[in-house]
Amino acid sequence: MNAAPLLSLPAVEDALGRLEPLLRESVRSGEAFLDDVTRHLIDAGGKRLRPALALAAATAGDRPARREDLLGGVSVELVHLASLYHDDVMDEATIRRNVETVNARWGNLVAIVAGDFLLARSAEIAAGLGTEVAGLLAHTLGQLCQGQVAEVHGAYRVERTEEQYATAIAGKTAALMATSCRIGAITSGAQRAQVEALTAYGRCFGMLFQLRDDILDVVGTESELGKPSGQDLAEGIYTLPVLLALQQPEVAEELRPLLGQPLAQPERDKAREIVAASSAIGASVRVGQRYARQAAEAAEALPDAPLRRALAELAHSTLEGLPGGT
Ligand code: GRG
Repeated sequence: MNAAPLLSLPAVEDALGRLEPLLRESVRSGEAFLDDVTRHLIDAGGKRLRPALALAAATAGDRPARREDLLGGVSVELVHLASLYHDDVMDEATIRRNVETVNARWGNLVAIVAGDFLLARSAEIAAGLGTEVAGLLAHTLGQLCQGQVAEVHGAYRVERTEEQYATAIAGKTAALMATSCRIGAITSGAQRAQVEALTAYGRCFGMLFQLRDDILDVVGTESELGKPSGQDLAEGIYTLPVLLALQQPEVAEELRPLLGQPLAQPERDKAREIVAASSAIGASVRVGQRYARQAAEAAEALPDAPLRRALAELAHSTLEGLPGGT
């Protein structure tokens, strides 16, 4: 999955190139050690999906991005980066963006405080973009935390409902995607109807994006994912494919006894294979297709045809390569 449909919009590709130096500049502290830590994941790459959404929304694909639009993109990428720093501490992750995580290299304390520093810089930039953007970003940060807490609180609970799953991913992933689109619309002074349409698109796309990630955790291989597969299962995060598999009595009979506790490698592989072989994968992909259609429908309200098309293509291509996702 990449942001190719957005990059095909000339103004977005150009703006993302101009965003990179601003992103690096935004985290400069003058302290060599802190600068190493905060640039670690920026230098490692990443898709820059959230800034790409903000810049697509701001430029409608063909207007040059202005400084405010670029700073909007920087502010959302910084929140995303901070969440990765903190998430990797919580998960005791060792690899992110194909490099060693910050916590693995410098320890948890440094990772947490450096994440806080990224958030502080994001807040400073957002404040410069006006009270609406600053308030929106602060609200979104709260949603990320709520989504994450909901997920942690629901860990190892086989009785987790589909609704609880949707609430958690709406907070931890979709909220920032929605806000990325909304900030782009706001900094470019878009009409209110467009601001709302872009926000709705970002939210549906974010749900779809996280669901794809969750399906891949079950059906993907380690080399495709760049991390071990079955990690959610092992950590007790029962995502939609697992919840749907548990609804099938003959699958549940085999799967349920494995769940509710941390899993060692053989049990984790077994649980993953049971879910992967079940019809829950196809059913999850169909839920994803519904989010993709909702995202494309939201984009239909936009007046600029190239942006409308690129956003629809991004949504529809997100499930490509998954079983039944074409
Ligand atoms: C400190 C902001 C902050 C939040 C605290 C830790 C936490 C609460 C929330 C975690 C949210 C989280 C990590 C959600 C997962 C989001 C996600 C799908 C990440 C992967 O996004 P990609 O694929 O990553 O866009 P790249 O590396 O390409 O940018």
